[in-house]
Amino acid sequence: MNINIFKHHQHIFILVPLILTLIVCPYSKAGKFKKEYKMQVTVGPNFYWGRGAAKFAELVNKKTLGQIKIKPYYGSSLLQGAQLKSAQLVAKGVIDCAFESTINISSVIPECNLFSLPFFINTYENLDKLEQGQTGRVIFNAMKQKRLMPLAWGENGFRQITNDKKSIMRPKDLKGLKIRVVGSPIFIDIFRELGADPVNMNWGDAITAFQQDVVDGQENPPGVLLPVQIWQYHNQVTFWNYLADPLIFYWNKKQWNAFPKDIKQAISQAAIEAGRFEKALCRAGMDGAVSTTILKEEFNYKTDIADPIKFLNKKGMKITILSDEQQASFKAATQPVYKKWIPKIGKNLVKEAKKDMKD
Ligand code: X2X
Repeated sequence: MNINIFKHHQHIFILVPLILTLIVCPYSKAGKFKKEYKMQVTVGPNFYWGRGAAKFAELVNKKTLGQIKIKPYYGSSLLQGAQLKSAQLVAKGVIDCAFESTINISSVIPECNLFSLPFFINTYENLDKLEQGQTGRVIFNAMKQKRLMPLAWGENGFRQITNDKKSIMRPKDLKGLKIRVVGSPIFIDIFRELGADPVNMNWGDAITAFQQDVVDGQENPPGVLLPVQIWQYHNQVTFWNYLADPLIFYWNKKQWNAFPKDIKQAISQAAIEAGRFEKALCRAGMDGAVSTTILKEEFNYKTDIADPIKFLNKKGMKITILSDEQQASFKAATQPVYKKWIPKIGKNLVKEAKKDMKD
């Protein structure tokens, strides 16, 4: 009898630790890692941004010898479209990682609104100086404080405005135009100051709104205008470079800290490489021969659209390119936005940014 009881307990000694291990470590049979790491991406796989996400997943798989498998979830499908929740859910660990716009990160990291100060940055040269300078370091540190591990910069591009009513050349041309903007509050402020009628909408709803002509216009970079074939809905585009929209590859920090050093290195390298590729896709044909050459020489890749502006024109869009003076009049009209938003972004950060752009 006694022996039988002992035998019965022996199973428990084996089973309990086994069950505990399975509960505590949600890893695959292979060992330390999850079977799949979920990545949030706002747009679809055919956007340059989406292709950057796919490139990152591919490079991570290669560089970690198949140990880390990332699956991009396009169209904010993990968030039912609520793109502004990306950073919050990665910080919580509900989503493992993201390749996201600084606009969508700004709901958790107000410093990211720096890039949305209207007519503040204007050139690729300035943008690169900010990302590589003290400004970039301050923003990455702010992310680390909020349980997000930033890995590398990517790009959506300078945002340009399209509509189906008129050529936008002066602030007064925007008067009364119903413009779809992303749900981040600084965008409402900018377009109200310019006299437009901004409506915020998640990206997933925006496309339907263009199709149904619910809005007169919208603003997005060429990397978005081309895949959505914006010429089907709008016949006017103004290139005004009013604000920059960088992307960041980032990971849940707690999960990141638990990765072994070689895995961290491999993933970081993959993010830097994928970011360089994706940025070049977005800039190709917009920065002389620089990005086209990077794509060809470093990635053996030939762009399908050599000159995005010419391409949009060929599709029937009227192109307006603002002169420096015209840009200045828009900048003057949006000064109240600076007054309201600089304190939220941080006075010191804005100062650092100006310094980075001068150096
Ligand atoms: O919602 C947008 O306009 C988009 C796709 O550009 C962003 O995610 C910021």
